[in-house]
Amino acid sequence: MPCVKPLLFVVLMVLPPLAASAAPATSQPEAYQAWPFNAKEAAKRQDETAKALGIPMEMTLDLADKVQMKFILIPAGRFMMGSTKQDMDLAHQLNVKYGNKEGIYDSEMPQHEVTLTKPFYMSIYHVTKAQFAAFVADANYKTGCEKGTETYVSQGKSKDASWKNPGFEQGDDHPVVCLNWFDADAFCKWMSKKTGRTIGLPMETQWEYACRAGVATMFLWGDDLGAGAGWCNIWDRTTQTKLPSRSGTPISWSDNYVFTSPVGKFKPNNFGLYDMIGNAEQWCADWWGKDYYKNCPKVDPPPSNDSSNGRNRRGASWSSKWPRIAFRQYFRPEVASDNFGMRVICTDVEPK
Ligand SMILES: [Ca+2]
Repeated sequence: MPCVKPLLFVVLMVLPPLAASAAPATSQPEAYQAWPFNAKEAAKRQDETAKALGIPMEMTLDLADKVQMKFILIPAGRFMMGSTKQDMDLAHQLNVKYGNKEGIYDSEMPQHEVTLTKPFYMSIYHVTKAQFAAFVADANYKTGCEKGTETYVSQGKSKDASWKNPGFEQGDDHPVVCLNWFDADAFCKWMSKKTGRTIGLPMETQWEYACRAGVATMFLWGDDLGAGAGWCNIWDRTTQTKLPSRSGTPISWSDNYVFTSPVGKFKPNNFGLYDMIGNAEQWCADWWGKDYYKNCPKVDPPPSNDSSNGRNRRGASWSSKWPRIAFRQYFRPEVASDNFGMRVICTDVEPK
């Protein structure tokens, strides 16, 4: 006669929590399970989580005189991360058609279940040039580009590029670019000290969960690449006309920006985050692991310890032709580019 009770106990121990319910203020809400979900449900979960913890859904942190950063609360939840075989087949077809390099897409598979049990705040926009300037002025910081660290510049036009002048015009409200991973990390450490909050780069799981915001399709707007007008600043017809590339672009619409755009000019996702796809790629905290998706645990997966390739970068940029949510890339942490930027998260959701 098999022993059932221990087995049942084990199952209960490994199952993620069920749906969140009304909880008294300051208690940790359980991770939401239903997936996918729409904008109304996303807002409901944000509101419920804020009320359960007795914290605001949006918060603003001061960085310097008249320089602030806005955050929005991302509730705990379950989602499907990565790409299906069907998505990958379509991505390969588009890739071959437009002559781009191949090789790392398979790392997006298998699509797998991830549950993040802790809510966090994410900056609504990229870190802007004005916000980075506040850091540089206060900490007397010099970026890798300014110190002569290896720099990769997308268009190869400005070997002396830095965040101050990436080789194209930028306003203070554009995403700061030409940052290597160490620069992005240094900004987070400075901001943590400045604000007394725990500021960091998002883990790749946090990034994709926040980016999808309930969306299970290839793109934020669905599965039709041609329906993305108004959603993101990428290598569109505008960029292709100004900087013609032999391989062309699969993007059929114009977003009216050749390079970076001011943050917040395109449609937000269901959580109210802007430019999660496009404008500037975003450094993540963790290493890119080729086989990471095959092996990572389902609940609060730890970062990959495979440092042989580079740090994760997510979210496409003005020079990307692929606005797929699941697209993963990496670069060595010392490399910067005029399309690498950042956004941050705050993981201590309750003020000290
Ligand atoms: Ca563009």
